[in-house]
Amino acid sequence: MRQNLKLSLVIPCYNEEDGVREVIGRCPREIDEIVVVDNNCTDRTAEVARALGAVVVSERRPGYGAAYKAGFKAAAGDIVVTLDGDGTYPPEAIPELVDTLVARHLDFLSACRFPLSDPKAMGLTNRFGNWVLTVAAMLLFFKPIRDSQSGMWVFKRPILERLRVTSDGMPFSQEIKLEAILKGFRFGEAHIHYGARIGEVKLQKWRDGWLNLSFLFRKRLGLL
Ligand SMILES: Nc1nc2c(ncn2[C@@H]2O[C@H](COP(=O)(O)OP(=O)(O)OP(=O)(O)O)[C@@H](O)[C@H]2O)c(=O)[nH]1
Ligand SMILES: [Mg+2]
Repeated sequence: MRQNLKLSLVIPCYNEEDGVREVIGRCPREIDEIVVVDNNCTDRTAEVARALGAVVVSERRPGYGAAYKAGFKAAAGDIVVTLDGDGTYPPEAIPELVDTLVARHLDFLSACRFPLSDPKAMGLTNRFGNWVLTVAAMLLFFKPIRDSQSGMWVFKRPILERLRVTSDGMPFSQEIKLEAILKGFRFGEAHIHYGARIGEVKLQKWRDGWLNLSFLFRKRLGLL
């Protein structure tokens, strides 16, 4: 509990047994419930998560967005918090982010990685890709946003009912933020530390970057 609000943390995982061990181990005691989504893992992610007290949900439909949709159904808190199972986003920052959400009267707070506090945490092509995608989102939707691809969010769970999120893949991250903004929810960003990844890279940067960009245009044109 924080600010008298029950906190659910949802972590999508595709083969993150080392990362998820570290992430759960670093979780502050304010978190009431941890939901780990096992998205076709072939390693010991599910066993590790269960042994550390998380609820494990299995989702067979592949993809980051599909994993989140399954995880959100299992979350029961007043506030939903998300991050990757790879140790890049800081679980320690969750209580302060919840305080920021409440103090700024926001419905959706997205943790912003830029400017990077550890430049070694993200390669140059990924930085460029993030920049292109965020600028494209700003230009297409006329909304100020600094990190459209951040995977760490803190939001009021009831708003989920009103968000029409369609993507099963990586575009889910920008889609949920844009939906929150376009539906008129109070949206804000707060800076966090972003660290180096634990475990193998799963992102196919060129393919996923292109899918994200074409998704933005299709959403803008109302084709989704
Ligand atoms: N790429 C990918 N990630 C998935 C999938 N299902 C669940 N995930 C998890 O979603 C989270 C985000 O994926 P990442 O591969 O870390 O994507 P990213 O953060 O953009 O890329 P990195 O810089 O390599 O961390 C991780 O915890 C993954 O394990 C999937 O089908 N594909
Ligand atoms: Mg990641």
